[in-house]
Amino acid sequence: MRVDQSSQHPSLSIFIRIDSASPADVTMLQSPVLIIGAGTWGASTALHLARRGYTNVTVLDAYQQPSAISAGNDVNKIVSFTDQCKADPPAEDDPNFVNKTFFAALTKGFQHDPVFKPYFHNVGNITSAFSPGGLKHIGRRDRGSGIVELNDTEDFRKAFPSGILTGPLPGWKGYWKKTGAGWVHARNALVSAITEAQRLGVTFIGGDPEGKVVRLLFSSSNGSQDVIGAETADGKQHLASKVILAAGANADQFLDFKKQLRPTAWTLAHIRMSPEEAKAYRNLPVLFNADQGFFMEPDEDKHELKICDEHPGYCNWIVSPDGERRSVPFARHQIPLESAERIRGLLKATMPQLADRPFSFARICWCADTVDRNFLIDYHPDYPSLLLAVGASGRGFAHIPSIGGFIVDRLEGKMNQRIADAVRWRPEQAVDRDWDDTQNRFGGDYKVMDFQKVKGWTNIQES
Ligand code: FAD
Ligand code: FSA
Repeated sequence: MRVDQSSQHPSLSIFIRIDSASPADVTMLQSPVLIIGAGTWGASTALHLARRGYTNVTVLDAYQQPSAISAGNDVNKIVSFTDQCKADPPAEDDPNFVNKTFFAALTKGFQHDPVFKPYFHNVGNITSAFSPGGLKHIGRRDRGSGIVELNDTEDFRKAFPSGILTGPLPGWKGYWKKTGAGWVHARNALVSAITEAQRLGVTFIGGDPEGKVVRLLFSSSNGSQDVIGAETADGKQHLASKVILAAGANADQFLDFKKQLRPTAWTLAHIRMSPEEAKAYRNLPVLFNADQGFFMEPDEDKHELKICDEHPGYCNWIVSPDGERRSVPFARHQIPLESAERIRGLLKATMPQLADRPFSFARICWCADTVDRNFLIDYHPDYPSLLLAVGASGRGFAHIPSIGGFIVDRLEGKMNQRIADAVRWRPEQAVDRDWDDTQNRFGGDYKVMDFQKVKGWTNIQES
């Protein structure tokens, strides 16, 4: 099998030729691969497998595509390219090699891959904060050419069309990356990846019971164990040579992750605007505040403005009989009332003209944080055919064009060693895990919150 020579890194390649595949490669390409989860990372992985010539790939998801609970099923997500929008991989000796490689790959994907390019909006991104910790975190250092410092309310207002940022933005400071940053229409990009993977032959089975995985299937012989497939809620056993677990926050329920994953949720709401308003609010830069939340322009189809309040996240703590607690995800298309208040607080600070509008939609949205918030892409040490593709740590959507390539690199044993080290199975980091660690996030009460303690929820009737 030959990788397209125009690519310096296998993960960055789009077109693969299988005409020259060896018999061993052909066997590998034809052997069944099962992906659990058709969310952001599962869809990206399916696409990259198909592009590399794999002909027997099945993706199982508990929901019809696009999954209603996928963290990626959303009107928009923030994306930022590498400095100077460079898509070439960094030098091997670059101290920030791993991060830069991931970002070079996503930059290339959104710039050139026809599956993703149409959904990226290069409107710029303002990163801001007002607390001492938040300001330190966003690091308003010199970020190269094209980055503008915003030091007071007037600076922020000038970055927007007039009449939009009418709020006081008290104490806000930030920087404005004018290009190579913006947002992606997340749901459309996710559907685009799934559609292209299907066109290339991948089978998607979505819905409960056919696609809902209830357990992994294990084999054991001569003292060695392995994972050989998964069983769905209809009782069907899906056998495979390789199983890729990409079930996001729900991955934790299939396997003992030794505390490496903490399912954590964030909150979002929509406001429906009129077509005229949506037009007036078009092409806004993304406005992210590490202490209070973020928004970008309303979506074109339904004219809905999505607003997220920023905070260290909610867990859903369930205490087991041995006294250990575990955060267990659940789906809800409502948000805690306290979160709704915070969202209105963000609007009061920025666009008070919208602060009292009814919400047309809201949901909680789950991710899984690792201890160091690096991804976890590795074979399980005890099950040689089980590849884990998890731990997106609340920042994994931007990688949709390219993360699947890295996951397939790992599957094929050709991931760059420095990347493999960073994303390895690493339970040693989680031995004494502080479940309440804010993991470098700010906002809210500057504490991880507990859904069990929430007093009330919104009651939004979706239209
Ligand atoms: P998911 O996309 O959640 O996919 C998991 C899939 O597994 C789902 O489709 C689900 O249906 C399926 N599944 C679950 N249980 C089962 C089962 N039993 N059987 C079969 N399938 C199952 N990232 C960014 O880069 N930029 C942003 O601006 C950004 N904003 C965010 C805002 C919010 C509010 C949240 C919550 C996250 C945000 N993220 C952002 C993070 C990003 O969305 C996630 O990191 C990414 O989508 C995770 O992808 P995933 O494939 O691991 O999980
Ligand atoms: O710049 C970004 O990639 C923002 S990710 C958006 C977000 O809501 C976070 O702000 C939050 O802390 C969590 O990681 C979920 O995603």
